[in-house]
Amino acid sequence: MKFYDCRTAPSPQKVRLFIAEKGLEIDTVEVDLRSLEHQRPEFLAINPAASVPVLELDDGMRLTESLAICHYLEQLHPEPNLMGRDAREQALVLMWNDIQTFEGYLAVQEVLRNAHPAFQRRALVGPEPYDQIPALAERGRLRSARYFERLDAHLASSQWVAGPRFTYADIVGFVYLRFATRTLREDPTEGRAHLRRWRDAVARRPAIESAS
Ligand SMILES: N[C@@H](CCC(=O)N[C@@H](CS)C(=O)NCC(=O)O)C(=O)O
Repeated sequence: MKFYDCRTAPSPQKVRLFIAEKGLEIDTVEVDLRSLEHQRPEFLAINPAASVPVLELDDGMRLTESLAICHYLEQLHPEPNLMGRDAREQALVLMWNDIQTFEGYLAVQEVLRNAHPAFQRRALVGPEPYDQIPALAERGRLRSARYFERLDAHLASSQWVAGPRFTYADIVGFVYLRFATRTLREDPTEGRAHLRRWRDAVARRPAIESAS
């Protein structure tokens, strides 16, 4: 197996932290998004969608999309369980994956890709040259603030994102929180005590610390 990673990007980071929490060793190839390595023909031959993460299996099949890759690894290595032990917990993990991705990650991504000069003519992930829309950056800021309010309120009565134990949903939320901190140049846990309590608990986990 081979894992195509990028240390500076959130989506592959979810997979990297998942691999670390599982205690797996997988050959890893660093793809430098900043120098546009993913737009070169060599990488487009691996993933024509020009994105990471990619997990290449031993038979040559390639999986993209962090959720699919983590689901696959969970099936191969069920312990420690990270995707939910029963129907209810699995549904909660997937539910919070979507809430956090659509309300949190995409909001922050709107800010980054529609405001930062490095993403001119690259406003959407992929090989197509989409223009930036500055109004989306503004809207993204408003949406991300609302998302962190929602997560903070949820964590007031839930120890971890999907319930009483650590799961993939916490990896997802943690990676997005760090992405937001960097992109928005502000700490979303400021004034949000439950979010901060949870963020610090995730950050203290040895696997998270070692793979961050
Ligand atoms: N749904 C995909 C999203 C993959 C994605 O957006 N990857 C970004 C890095 S976070 C990327 O490869 N971007 C390339 C670019 O910036 O053009 C997943 O969860 O894996």
